[in-house]
Amino acid sequence: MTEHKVAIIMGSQSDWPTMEHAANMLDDLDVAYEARIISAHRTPERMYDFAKTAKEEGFSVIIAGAGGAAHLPGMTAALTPLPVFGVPIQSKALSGQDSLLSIVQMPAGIPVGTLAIGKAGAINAALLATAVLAITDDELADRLNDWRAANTARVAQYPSNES
Ligand code: RP5
Repeated sequence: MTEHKVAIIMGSQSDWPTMEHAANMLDDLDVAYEARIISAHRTPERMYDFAKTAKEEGFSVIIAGAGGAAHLPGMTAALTPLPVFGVPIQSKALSGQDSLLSIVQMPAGIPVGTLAIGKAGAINAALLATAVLAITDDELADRLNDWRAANTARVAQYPSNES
């Protein structure tokens, strides 16, 4: 099994209830991760230091959640060769449309793989990060396949009146 670790970074403590869903998914898939608060605006030096050393720290993929004028994923991607997946946080003012457009509209040359706004995006970022790592890890690929099969099995064929 290859050694790999996912970084989950977010702009604020207030992003954690969303980004926790990424952490929970990685827990379910037995993928190692570290979660950190790194703000592109309020802690730019922390962002720079993290992004410049993330690869040598042993991270393989970065999941970055941010809301509003959400610069964290793009700025991090500009400073590291690692793949960065961005999660737009559902902001109060614009329901995350601001976060989504800030993250998704990267100029050509610095890619950020952008997921859906909020919880679904956080979960899918974890699944996508796992799929990347599973390319070189057969055991992890098996766990991801098992999770996907269980996800399929959870879908009933007919609707029920029970909630
Ligand atoms: C962004 O500002 C964070 O990612 C967060 O989504 C948003 C609001 O932050 P707080 O004011 O809640 O700390 O940088």
